[in-house]
Amino acid sequence: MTLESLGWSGSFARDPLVLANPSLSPMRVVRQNRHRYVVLGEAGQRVAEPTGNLLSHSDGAASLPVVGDWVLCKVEDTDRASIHHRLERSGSFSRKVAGDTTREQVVAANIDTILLVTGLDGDYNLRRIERYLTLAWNSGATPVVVLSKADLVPDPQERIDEVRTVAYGVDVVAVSTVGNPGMAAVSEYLMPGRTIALLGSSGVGKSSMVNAILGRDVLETTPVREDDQRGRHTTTFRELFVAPSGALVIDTPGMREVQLWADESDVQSTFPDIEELASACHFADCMHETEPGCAVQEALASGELDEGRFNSWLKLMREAAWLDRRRGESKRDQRQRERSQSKLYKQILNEKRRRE
Ligand SMILES: Nc1nc2c(ncn2[C@@H]2O[C@H](COP(=O)(O)OP(=O)(O)O)[C@@H](O)[C@H]2O)c(=O)[nH]1
Ligand SMILES: [Mg+2]
Ligand SMILES: [Zn+2]
Repeated sequence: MTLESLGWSGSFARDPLVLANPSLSPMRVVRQNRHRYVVLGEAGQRVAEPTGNLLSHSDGAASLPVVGDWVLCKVEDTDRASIHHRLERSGSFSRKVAGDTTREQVVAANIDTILLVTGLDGDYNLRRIERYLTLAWNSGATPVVVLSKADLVPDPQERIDEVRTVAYGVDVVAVSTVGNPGMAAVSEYLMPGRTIALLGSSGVGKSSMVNAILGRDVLETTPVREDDQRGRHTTTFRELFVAPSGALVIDTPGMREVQLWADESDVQSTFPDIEELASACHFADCMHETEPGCAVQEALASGELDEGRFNSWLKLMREAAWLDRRRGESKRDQRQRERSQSKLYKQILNEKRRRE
């Protein structure tokens, strides 16, 4: 296995940590289960644990290695390795930890393409696609909207055309793992050494797609429950698989409720049509409510802009702004804590010096 076939590239090779640690081996995290990892590199596969030093120097859980990360390892023997450093990420896909916190949960790192999977059954929802797109823009990966279970609708093309009206500059394809049109539409994203992550609510067919891509049943799939059309959560840990095409495929656990981890610029990337309208408003700081000369309200009145899409934009903007404010606050709290700690530290040092 070469590093290139695992997605290694020049930007990782130039990481100062790589240059400073020639005796450590670059390996890729292919499986994670709390602090237990499986890493893969030129030496093959190893079970790995982070060193105490890495754990204590990590500033928060978001900086610990996740699936897709490149790490520098000491290969201990034919089974085990220890993880000494995590290399700078080219990007990562994150969501907000559920509940009223501002903690970030990194789901997977160094992804080239995110397949945003939406089922053409009861899961189909344009507003959810906009939300997923906003999350995806934050990850640095190129999003592709994949409409799954295309065998269940008479004309998937109709749905593809509809989704294109909300997914600007993004490929939209339809697939099925059991019937027509098959999986051909995603094959162009499965290039050797490219990292692909599947993302979407549970029950949309992600694990079935991974199995179809790998050509063998490595993941368990679950029948959708009758009552709410959702599958149960079966994927408990994340794993990166090497596909026969040479692509690197990551399945992610389904998310019942997608918590946004994005900023306003990601919302803007998802809604370039509204951004363009807003730039024509009379007031530069127009809130698009009751101001005179509001191009957004005019577009809503004329039907040029869909009300559902406008509300979706408003909601995501508010969420992003809220998150931004809260993140600013927690950063300020942290700086304050650090300052008072260093003051305390200086006091202790001074007292010590006085006593000596
Ligand atoms: N009709 C149809 N059902 C599918 C397709 N792909 C998956 N399913 C079914 O959808 C359910 C959930 O699939 P699964 O792969 O576990 O979804 P995941 O939760 O997103 O990983 C299972 O019952 C699958 O058999 C498809 O292309 N067409
Ligand atoms: Mg699954
Ligand atoms: Zn306006």
